[in-house]
Amino acid sequence: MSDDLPDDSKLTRTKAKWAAEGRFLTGRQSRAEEERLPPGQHLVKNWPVLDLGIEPPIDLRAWRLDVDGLVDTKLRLNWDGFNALPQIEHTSDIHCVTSWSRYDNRWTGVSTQELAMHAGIKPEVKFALLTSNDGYTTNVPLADFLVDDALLATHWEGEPLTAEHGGPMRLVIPHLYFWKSPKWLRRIEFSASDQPGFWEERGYHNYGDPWREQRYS
Ligand SMILES: Nc1nc2c(c(=O)[nH]1)N[C@H]1C(S)=C(S)[C@@H](COP(=O)(O)O)O[C@H]1N2
Ligand SMILES: [Mo]
Repeated sequence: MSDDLPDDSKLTRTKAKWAAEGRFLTGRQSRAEEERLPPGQHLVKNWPVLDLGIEPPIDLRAWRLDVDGLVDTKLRLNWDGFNALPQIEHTSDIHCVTSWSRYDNRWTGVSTQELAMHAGIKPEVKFALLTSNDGYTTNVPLADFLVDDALLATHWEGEPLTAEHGGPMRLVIPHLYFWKSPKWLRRIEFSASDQPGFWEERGYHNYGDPWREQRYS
């Protein structure tokens, strides 16, 4: 510390005393920290399994991912081709509409931006329509599909994603309720028009922002 700072002024000494006493600390979390947990959610440490009850078997030789619709180049990737794409890692929180949230999930996989770049998305695209191997479907606006921390995840906490959680590959879009993150992803169709998916047709919100509690429509 520089000598000419008023280190021993009355105000400085008072402030130093307050700091030592923890004066003005409410014990509350900062606003940013409060908002990490969306309204109506509670934290869990475990990781619940939720799906339609049809767990497709993992056969990596038969695995395919189709990327089609309004793209310059349709992609039909096999497991090796998919894994040859650059990998990224992101740590994010899960918010399920059934009210549990789970913090700090470390995902590894291919970024949605990377995949979109390879296919080349036409200017008129507004939505990504997603279909999974169990027949599950869901829809997200293109901008949400392409956020920085959205990825086609093959690993969770450094381990291959288990079948019950969507292995060998699931989409993760952390800022929307988890039903917008399809497990066992099979097809991505880029479309100019929206098309509600499985839960969206059954009363769930079309967008699903946890912070605005967009659970049901
Ligand atoms: N293919 C597929 N993906 C799915 C579902 C599903 O039934 N099938 N359920 C969704 C719902 S409602 C939730 S909450 C999460 C649950 O993911 P988890 O089982 O890994 O926790 O997956 C989502 N993705
Ligand atoms: Mo869910």
